[in-house]
Amino acid sequence: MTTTLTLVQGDITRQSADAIVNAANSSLLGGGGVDGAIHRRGGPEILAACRALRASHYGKGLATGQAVATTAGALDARWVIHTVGPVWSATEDRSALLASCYRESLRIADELGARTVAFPAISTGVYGWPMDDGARIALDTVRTARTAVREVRFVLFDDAAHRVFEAAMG
Ligand code: AR6
Repeated sequence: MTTTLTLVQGDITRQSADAIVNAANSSLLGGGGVDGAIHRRGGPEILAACRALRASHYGKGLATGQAVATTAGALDARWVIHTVGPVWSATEDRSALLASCYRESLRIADELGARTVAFPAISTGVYGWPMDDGARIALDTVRTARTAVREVRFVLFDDAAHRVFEAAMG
């Protein structure tokens, strides 16, 4: 089965997809950036589901590189897949953790039966990952993943990020 990779510029909360991936933090209780936007537009159902997950499974938080799904609330999607990206480090190579975010999100998508998945550029905002390296890791990981997802759509927030992904796509 082939997975089609597409790049679009825009706000991920405006996308229609089976699953929308959130660049969350380990608390799962919201934050700024894409996380804040997803909770704002998706409504309180998502936070309620995150709180329930914290209570049932992730009392110490979701580990970096892992992913977990909730309802998508009012978003035009069936699920939000929350994943925790690594904070960029100039002294330590954390790329395996960033790759894990994409791989684990796709694994959860497969468990759910999602066929279209929209990703933001994980860790490239508040967490400081350089966009070109983040794009390369995202594209390499998705290209080599074994998944039944038919379309992986990267939703880049601004024109600069979109151009970087286009260049990395080759
Ligand atoms: N749609 C698509 N992309 C977006 C949107 C949007 N609505 N908003 C921002 N981006 P960030 P991180 C881009 O900071 O670096 C949160 O507080 C943004 O331009 O959202 O993984 C969490 O709670 C950037 O390219 O996530 C964590 O604490 C990319 O999405 C922390 O930030 C990721 O930026 C996670 O940091």
